[in-house]
Amino acid sequence: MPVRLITIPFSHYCEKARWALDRAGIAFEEDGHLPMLHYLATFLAGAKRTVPVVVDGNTVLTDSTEIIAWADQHEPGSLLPKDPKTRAVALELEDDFDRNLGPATRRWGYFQLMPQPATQQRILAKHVPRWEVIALRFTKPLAFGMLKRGLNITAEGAERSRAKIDDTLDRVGALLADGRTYLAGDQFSVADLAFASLVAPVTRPEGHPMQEPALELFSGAAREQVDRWRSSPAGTFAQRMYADHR
Ligand SMILES: N[C@@H](CCC(=O)N[C@@H](CS)C(=O)NCC(=O)O)C(=O)O
Repeated sequence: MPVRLITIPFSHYCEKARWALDRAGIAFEEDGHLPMLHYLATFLAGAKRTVPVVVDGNTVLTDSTEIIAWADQHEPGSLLPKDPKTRAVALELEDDFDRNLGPATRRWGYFQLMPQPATQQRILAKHVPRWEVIALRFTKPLAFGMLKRGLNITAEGAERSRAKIDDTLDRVGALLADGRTYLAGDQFSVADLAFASLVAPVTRPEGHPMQEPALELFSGAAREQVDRWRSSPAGTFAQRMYADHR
């Protein structure tokens, strides 16, 4: 049985896990679902509410960090630096991006894109079963309502997230200011992968397997903000990680 990766295809935490499996050379089949409709797959697999989930025989992994550690065992050093000190730095950065950057880019991105009519076709309805796309016609108000409440997608929440994204990009920019090629050590690692995948909803890189840049979906001030993030040192770095390593 091939490894199965249960996802919401456009989710950036899912992209983090997908990229890690690709990087470690693990063949897998992706089982993508729309938000809420993914619960059936995760619960039947013995996992909880969130994706990504990896199922490999009796092994069920329910968090992207856990998936990366598992993937690295298949190809040691492909994600986690072998040197203990560099590894600790890389894991600390990953944890920082998981806690601060991921929720912020998700909230800001949802706030901007949910009201756009083209979002459904361009972002949501891709790489999921056809019946789920049809069902979305009826489930959308409920699904969007739950997402908005669950993730606090409000103007105030989006503004706080914008500031948090700025803060992370400034901190990453400060690390890069010494001319380093990668965030931890001299090789691509989990730190670079986590940063580039979790910032992707607002830097819209070329080469993302499940998310087209779709820059035209952002309008006015939001588009100017995306352009600023994309052209910042940290945003440019994230796009380079996609160009060179994805
Ligand atoms: N810490 C988790 C976070 C995963 C996560 O937040 N997944 C979201 C999608 S971006 C999810 O599955 N949300 C569905 C829900 O909470 O019902 C990880 O790194 O895997």
